[in-house]
Amino acid sequence: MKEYNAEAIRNIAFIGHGGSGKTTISELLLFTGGEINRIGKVEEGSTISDFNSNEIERQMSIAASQLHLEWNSNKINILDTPGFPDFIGQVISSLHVADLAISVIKSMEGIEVGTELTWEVVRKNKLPAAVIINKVDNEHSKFFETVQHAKQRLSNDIIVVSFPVKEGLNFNSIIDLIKMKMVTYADAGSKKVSEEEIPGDLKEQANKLREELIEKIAESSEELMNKFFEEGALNDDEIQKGLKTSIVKGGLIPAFAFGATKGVGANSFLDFATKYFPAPNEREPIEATMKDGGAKVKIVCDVKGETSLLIFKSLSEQHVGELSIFKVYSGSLTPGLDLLNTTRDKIERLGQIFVLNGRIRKDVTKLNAGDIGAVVKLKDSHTGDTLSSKNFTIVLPQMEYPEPVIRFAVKPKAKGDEDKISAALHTAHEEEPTLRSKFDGEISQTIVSGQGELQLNLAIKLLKDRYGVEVELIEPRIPYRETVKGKCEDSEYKHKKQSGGRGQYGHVHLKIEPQARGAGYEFEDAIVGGVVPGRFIPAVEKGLKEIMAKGILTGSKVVDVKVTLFDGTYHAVDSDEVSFKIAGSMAFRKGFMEARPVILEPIYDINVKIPEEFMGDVMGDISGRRGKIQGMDSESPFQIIKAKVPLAELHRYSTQLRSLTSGRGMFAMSFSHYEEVPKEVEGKIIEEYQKHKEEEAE
Ligand SMILES: Nc1nc2c(ncn2[C@@H]2O[C@H](COP(=O)(O)OP(=O)(O)OP(=O)(O)O)[C@@H](O)[C@H]2O)c(=O)[nH]1
Ligand SMILES: [Mg+2]
Repeated sequence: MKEYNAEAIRNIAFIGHGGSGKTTISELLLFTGGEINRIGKVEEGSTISDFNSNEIERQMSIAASQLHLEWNSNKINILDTPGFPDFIGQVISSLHVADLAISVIKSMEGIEVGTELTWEVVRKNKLPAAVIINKVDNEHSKFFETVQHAKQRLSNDIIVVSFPVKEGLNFNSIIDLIKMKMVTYADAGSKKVSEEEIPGDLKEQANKLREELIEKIAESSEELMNKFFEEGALNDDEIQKGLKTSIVKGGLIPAFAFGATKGVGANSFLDFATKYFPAPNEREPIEATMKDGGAKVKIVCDVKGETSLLIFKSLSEQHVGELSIFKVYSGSLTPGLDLLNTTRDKIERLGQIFVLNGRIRKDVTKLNAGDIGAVVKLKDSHTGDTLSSKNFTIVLPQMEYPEPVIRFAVKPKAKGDEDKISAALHTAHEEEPTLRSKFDGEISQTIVSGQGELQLNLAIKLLKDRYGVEVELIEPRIPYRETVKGKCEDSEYKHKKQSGGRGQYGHVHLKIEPQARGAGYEFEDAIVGGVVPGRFIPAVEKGLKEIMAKGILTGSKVVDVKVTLFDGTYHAVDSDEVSFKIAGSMAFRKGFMEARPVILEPIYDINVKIPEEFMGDVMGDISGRRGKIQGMDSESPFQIIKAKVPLAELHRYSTQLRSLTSGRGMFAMSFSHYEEVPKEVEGKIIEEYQKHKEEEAE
């Protein structure tokens, strides 16, 4: 494998709606670049990119793949991301290291949900971009209409650089507006491409579109703009430099015509990519943070600098092994190099260094700044970690993943698998960072959460296939809480047992009263004259704490109460700590029930973003979930609804929202506060708790 310097590297990521053709285009490009000698098909499970068993079974991408090819002596690294929304984390990781994003759009459907969702990430990262209008060979293809929609919905900076000669079933030629040639592709797999003069009937259209392109290029700088207005034209050199500069700045987004299954568009695209897409060292240097002191440093993508790399992905796959996949931001790497994991303060020695084509890995002897590669999984390093030269202790910017929108509890089918499950879910998180898991002590359940039900179901399948543990996903328990609204001035309990020998005796009077929400539990010792001897008072309190942790109505912990121990009696021989503990807890139970007990439930803030036309349905659904609308905002063409909704009503909300809005709705949720459960709901909760207790007892 050759060595490539930053100026000869292009890191591009394909993004877009599911099924738009990202994987098929990647396959075609690998073939065109000579990496493979046969074009695989998604439907046959034979592509380089969709190599894992779930991808083959479902005929869709699930994890982002790393691929590469050589073209015009440049190395093009491709990140092929999944379009299904559950896997948005893969798009986020890939766009974190890519130098240009390419949104793949179907020429008949146009802008779809996945196009918009993934474009948001491009916008957020301020990443240079391009657009491929694919499936131009479809009989309903509408190339120019789709470009127009993309301009309206994604960015007005989109501009055509190649267009179809004849779209539809016979599509095989494009007009390349850079070369000003007609490029005709023979059958896919033949690699036969011919360039000819633009036919007479298309000349006018080609000239007009090229004029638009040049005008757009001229916008990139004042100098070019002035020249363009004075002379009405730019020379070739100005066009080429201006085109590159404006793409790098994100001010020009080239749009290409493609027919991936027919092999149309690949060569022109690759020529364009090597000439005009940014090399990693042409982007603005990123800002890292010094480990000591936190000062910011600019990381220049230079092979001569100190080494730094970011692990943006981990892979663990049969026949591939466990790999840490990274981008080198500065310096270079050779096998055997010692680097410091600055995130965890651990020295790691790199083993063999690889570059990947899906599951195929090739050894390399050196990898330079700007490139993407992999090593056998490092012992103490994880997705998101920075590794750097020992005397260059920096932390590179991290990926930012969205909060989970769906959560389930994991119920093992067999007892005793808990440790295995937690280890396996931990590994799954490394590969799919938006998939999270944690044991929630308050409800005694392991909770998995993520971006959608498919993602969680695949995690469960992984547990079974790879670790042999079977689990079920069930609705998580709700961490209810209990408290009182009224007072009980005197709750008395006398614990007395006489059964020959030494007996048991403990006797207390408690006062129970509510505290402000969030104030917690308070205990006051108001015993005078030693009627309950000091040495038994901690035992009383222990009894209180135990019963409050267990709860009384629903098995949820009791909060925000004040308990005053103000009277009692003791027996010189029979009293002991256990007796006072029992007396304390029984007196509390009795007094609690007399002090108007209530159940509190967690309320979440939800922020729902939907296209305007779904307002009615979504608002209706929120009130059906006992939600209270807090406000609305308009971000045309979207509406944002803010509401407070009980957690108990939010189970599978993301799935419901997707189905209410044809997949276009998004939402985020975060804990707000605890609130009293309405009476009609309270009865149901208590009933369910009793049922659950009986089941447990069986
Ligand atoms: N007619 C036609 N079909 C295409 C073209 N490109 C892809 N397809 C087909 O469209 C389907 C989806 O293609 P993929 O390459 O899997 O799409 P993707 O964007 O990778 O999809 P996800 O990974 O699910 O996001 C497959 O059946 C392809 O054969 C094209 O240019 N023309
Ligand atoms: Mg794919």
